[in-house]
Amino acid sequence: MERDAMSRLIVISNRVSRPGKSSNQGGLAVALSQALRESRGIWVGWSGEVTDHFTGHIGFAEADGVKTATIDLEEQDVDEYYNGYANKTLWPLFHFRIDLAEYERDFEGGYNRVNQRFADCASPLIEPEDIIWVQDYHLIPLGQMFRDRGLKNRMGFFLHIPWPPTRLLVSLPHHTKLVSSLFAYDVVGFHTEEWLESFRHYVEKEMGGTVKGDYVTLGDRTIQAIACPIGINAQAFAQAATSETAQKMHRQVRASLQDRALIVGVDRLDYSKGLEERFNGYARFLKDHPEYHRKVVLAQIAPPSRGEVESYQQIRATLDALAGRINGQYSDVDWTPIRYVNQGYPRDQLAGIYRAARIGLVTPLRDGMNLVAKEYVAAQDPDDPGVLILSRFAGAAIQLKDALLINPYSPEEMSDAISRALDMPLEKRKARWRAMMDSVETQDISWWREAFTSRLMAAQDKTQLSEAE
Ligand code: ADQ
Repeated sequence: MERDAMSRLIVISNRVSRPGKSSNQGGLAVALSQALRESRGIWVGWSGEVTDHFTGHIGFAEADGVKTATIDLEEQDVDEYYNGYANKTLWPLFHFRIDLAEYERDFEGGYNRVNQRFADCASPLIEPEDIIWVQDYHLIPLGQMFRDRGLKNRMGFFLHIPWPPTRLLVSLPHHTKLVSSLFAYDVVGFHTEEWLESFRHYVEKEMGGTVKGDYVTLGDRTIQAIACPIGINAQAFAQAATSETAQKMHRQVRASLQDRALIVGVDRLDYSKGLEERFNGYARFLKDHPEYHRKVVLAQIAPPSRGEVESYQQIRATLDALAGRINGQYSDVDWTPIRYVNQGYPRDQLAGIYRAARIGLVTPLRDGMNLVAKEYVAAQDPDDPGVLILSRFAGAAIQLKDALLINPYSPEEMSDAISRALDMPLEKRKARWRAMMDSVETQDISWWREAFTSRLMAAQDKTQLSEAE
């Protein structure tokens, strides 16, 4: 943020992570907090609280030098905007699951109403020199609503999830309106070229827009659309993996395994993460490789999320049954092949679990990026690193080419990759790990933030240039 000393950064996201609260803070929260602190900016979002009647009252707080401004929403807002349009409509559609997507007029109405509420509450806080950075699919039309209120600031938007192929996106009622609203921003970011390509394709084929390098034009608006892969705080994560807490966890896990190899999966309980396919792939491995019985354990850590949405209740029930069935079929009195855990762990403990695992099994069916894959790499012991098995459908697969890349829909590929990883000699593991770690360290979370915000700051320079011409 050094380049533009006058500009404050205003970050707007669905939820605000309260700064300084815990060591559990995600990398995104840490990275954004740093930029907010340095620029004396504000983080704006929903408090997570529900109120009887929306008042527009803004709760201000400051911790660790980071200012936050939050609003409470009504129950109907949460139902229609958050559980509804965001998580029952856009999330499944953008993860290629139109079979799960629900298209309800009320959801769309609620989504627009809440975005208007965000715009009403946030716009008085914004000064002309501020840079605005809107995060994710909950708030796509917010930029347009700011422009409608006369804001001329530099505005960026980052999408943390995939952008779906045009043929799927056109199944959404009023898709053109939603996509047009992105042209209110100056810079729109995606994790990978693939998501960016799909966006450009839609704009060209469905809207008659034009693409020239990073510039995408629709009518009289030209924006920059870029691929900018998010990273983790690699250094901090590697350090966390050797912290006392992590070491304690590591010892505890290893002791419980009695020399068995640990395979670890860590995901929010979400159908996009391919957990059912993962369990089936592991079951296939147990079937194909009886020589490994009693010698491996899969620990799947999956804290429930979005429990109010039916498809999440369903995937939970499916996994409960599947884990039970596989364990019933293969367990012995002193060996259980799957440890299925529905809780979250603090970052240091999680790092210790990653480090104790010979294999990190990350098999989403579709994922914008996937930070777990990067965290697993960062947590490894350089002298004896584990092997990452990664779905080719995660954004992270573009960067982590030295993982064992698999098609998560194929139980055979998963089974083969597990046995290959278990048999991999130390030198090969080290070489693959080194290459992955280089990428995780180079394109870390600060790199991501700088890459995006520097584009955004330069955006106005260009406008000024063309005005001067
Ligand atoms: P998510 O879908 O939540 O993020 P991911 O990128 O893997 O997916 O991030 C999950 C985070 O939650 C990781 O930092 C992980 O450590 C943590 N987590 C998961 N299970 C946990 C557990 N049991 N205990 C503690 N922590 C746990 C969305 C997109 C992704 C994109 C990110 C960031 O879906 O594709 O990578 O945003 O842009």
